Amino acid sequence: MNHAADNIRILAASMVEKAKSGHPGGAMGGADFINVLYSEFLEYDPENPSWEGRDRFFLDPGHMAPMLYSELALIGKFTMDELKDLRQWGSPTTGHPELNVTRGIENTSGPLGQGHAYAVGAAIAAKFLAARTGNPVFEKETIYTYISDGGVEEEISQGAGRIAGFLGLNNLIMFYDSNDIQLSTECNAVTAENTAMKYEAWGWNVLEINGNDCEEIREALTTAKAEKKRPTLIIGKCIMGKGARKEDNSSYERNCKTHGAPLGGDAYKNTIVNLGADPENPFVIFDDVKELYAKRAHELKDIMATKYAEEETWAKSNPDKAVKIKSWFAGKTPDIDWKSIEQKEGNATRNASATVLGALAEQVENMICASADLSNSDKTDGFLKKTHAFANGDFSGAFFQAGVAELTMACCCIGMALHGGVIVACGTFFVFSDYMKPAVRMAALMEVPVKFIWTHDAFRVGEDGPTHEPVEQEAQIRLMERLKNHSGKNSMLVLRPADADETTEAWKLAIENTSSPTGLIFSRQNITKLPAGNDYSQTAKGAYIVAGSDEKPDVILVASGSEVSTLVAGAELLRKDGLKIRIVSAPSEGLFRTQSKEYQESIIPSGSKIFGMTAGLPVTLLGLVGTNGKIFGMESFGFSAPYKVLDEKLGFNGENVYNQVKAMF
Ligand SMILES: Cc1ncc(C[n+]2csc(CCOP(=O)(O)OP(=O)(O)O)c2C)c(N)n1
Ligand SMILES: [Mg+2]
Repeated sequence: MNHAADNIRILAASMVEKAKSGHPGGAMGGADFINVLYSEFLEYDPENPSWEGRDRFFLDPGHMAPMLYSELALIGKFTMDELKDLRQWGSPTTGHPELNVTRGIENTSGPLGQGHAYAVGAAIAAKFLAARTGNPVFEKETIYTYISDGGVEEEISQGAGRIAGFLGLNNLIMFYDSNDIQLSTECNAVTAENTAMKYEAWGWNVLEINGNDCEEIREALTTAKAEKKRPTLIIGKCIMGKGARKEDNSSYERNCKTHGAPLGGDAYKNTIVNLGADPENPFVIFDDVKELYAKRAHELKDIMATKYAEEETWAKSNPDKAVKIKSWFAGKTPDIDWKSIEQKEGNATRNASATVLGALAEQVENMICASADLSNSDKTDGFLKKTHAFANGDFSGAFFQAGVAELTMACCCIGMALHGGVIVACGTFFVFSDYMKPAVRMAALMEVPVKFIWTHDAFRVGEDGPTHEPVEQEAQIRLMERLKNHSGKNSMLVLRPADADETTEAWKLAIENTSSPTGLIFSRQNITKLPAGNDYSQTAKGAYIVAGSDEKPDVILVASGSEVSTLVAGAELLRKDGLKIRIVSAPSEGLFRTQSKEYQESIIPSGSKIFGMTAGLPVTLLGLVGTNGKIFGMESFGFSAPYKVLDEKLGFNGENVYNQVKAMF
């Protein structure tokens, strides 16, 4: 076993040396744990890597990529040539690991703290699927995660630790690579916390071991797997840069410098010799290590045969559920009776969203909805009323009360989606999307279809004042619509519907979007229904002409959300002056830009006179209105007052639309 761990250390150090860039120290310290995990504990089918009941391993410190790639090379997922190609253009051994289940990578990692929160989410998803389906494989699944000092220091660990302990996620085992060293200092320069006591206080089972001792790791993992009620934290005291030597062949262990740079020159050579390999030919898997992993591959065949047999026995007596599980994991769009969803005219779009969520709770068996302590305000309670929240030892419900922890909630939801088999949505106030942005970005990069519900979309939050009134948030989040993912598609879909019926359409698009995250932005206040005869199915085009618009318009008015109905009010006044008006509702500019050029031209012809109104920054509409048009938006933070007063004071009424547009002629 020690030889195998040394093999990982040799490969990790050599990859970084060859790339002239990367992080050898942490990887060398963590090698013993990952070796024990993969050679003795992790249960999966090498032939069928996406099998739904597999154990999963979520890496938190993405900088320890060389450790993961080296281990995955030992199990045959990467070749020596690919290891030699670390961090190079087109190589699968990217600087930080990127989601690739076929290759054994369960999550993209890099922003410290997020990875282990995904694991918490995956553990929740496994519990939920076990409760919902009764398929025994979900009950037996173990979610492993690996965290380092940086991840423990990140604030998100507070939320992830609290939730895992609170929910009693005994299917979660977290290894903490406690090497007392971080990027720029030793850990004792920034913290004196008792991490074991902290996790114990959250209800975790905490074990403290020598993280470089194979026997102790094995014993800890065995104990953790036997735990019935609590998640387990294994604090492994590891040696940063284990086995590393300096130029003069003295110890290079426990040294910050090995965190993020190649060992370099003679230090590298001395290290490789010290670890028992040839510096001229280091990319080798030792014969005994090959044997060890061949033995494991053989064991996995037996392990999997048992699991498959168990699943098959269950499937025989639960054929319908077995078919459903397959379609859930294939990410199929669920059948929903959208036509039967009736919206109340003039309702706030957050309430309209609650109506949809109520239908989804009833019709989508594998959906989980979450809120960060705002369910009665963000109206995810439309879902909650039809189910109940997860509790310690009880995952028969489908609602995840995350507590006040937006980033944690977002990452847990991403983790659920990464686990697969579930459709996930989470809600909070739009202004607090700021607290979630790092997770939204990762969801976009990983192409994970989490639905983000953001309510209280503008200054019309009113009395709560500027702290609670989003202004720049819509422009910010819409930048993600412009950013392409690696599949060449918009990395995110962002929809801000104009009334209750458009909200149903927006939700439909969100559910049908299975290849990127969706942001749904809803109003707090009631919104007047769009003119009679409006063709709501046009929402799917991203921008469309609202019913009642005139032929050959003198001016085109563009907005999203509740500003569309303000434009409608303004248009009535303008028409009295003989002007012909077109009103365009643009719930998603990103979606609009994916339509044909002809369609785009037919809605907003270039060269026409365009006026846009937004409760966000004017730049929110710049892409649609262009620099020759005029945009009326918020130029400052909002203010504290009843929203109707704010509408008047800030100019969000039909009268001001009239004045602004008249000034263009
Ligand atoms: C959110 C976030 N902030 C900062 C960084 C940059 N960074 C990468 S690793 C690291 C700290 C490394 O310490 P540790 O996690 O203990 O890893 P080790 O040095 O032991 O390998 C930092 C600050 C990051 N990757 N993510
Ligand atoms: Mg460290």
